[in-house]
Amino acid sequence: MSNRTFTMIKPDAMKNGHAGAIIDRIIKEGYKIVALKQTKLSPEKAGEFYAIHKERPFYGELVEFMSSGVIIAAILEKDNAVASFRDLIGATNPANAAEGTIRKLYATSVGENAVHGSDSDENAKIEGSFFFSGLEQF
Ligand code: 3AN
Repeated sequence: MSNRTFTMIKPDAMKNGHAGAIIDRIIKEGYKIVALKQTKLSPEKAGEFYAIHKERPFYGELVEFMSSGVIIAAILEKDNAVASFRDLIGATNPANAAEGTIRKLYATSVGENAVHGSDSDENAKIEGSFFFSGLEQF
């Protein structure tokens, strides 16, 4: 079990003005911010990040959405980070997300679901190093 996960605040939550509330919640839930930046993915970079979903029917829509506006990318640290952060963000579809979770509070649809959270320790490492060099992680 690793103590790090990777998150993005997606373009919908950025445009809707929820970034501050989401970061505040993450800190209040006890996560340490190891790295954080605002950036914008090109369609090519978004396609690379989500290459694992290439065969899924929503891949094109996902790449278009994730490159449609600025995002915030961050590496977070806490005991059992991957699983605990998945609990904090809630189900992929906000309609199924538990009360009080970030997606229940801020997501609009299954496609535009406010935040990303890594689904395994291995992916947390890959995703974190997609955005941050070792010199940017503290
Ligand atoms: P999660 O982000 O909860 O791990 P995944 O890995 O199944 O969910 O999907 C990755 C991303 O793809 C989701 N965060 C969402 O933005 C998008 N996505 C998943 N399912 C759909 C769908 N049915 N329609 C459109 N986009 C979807």
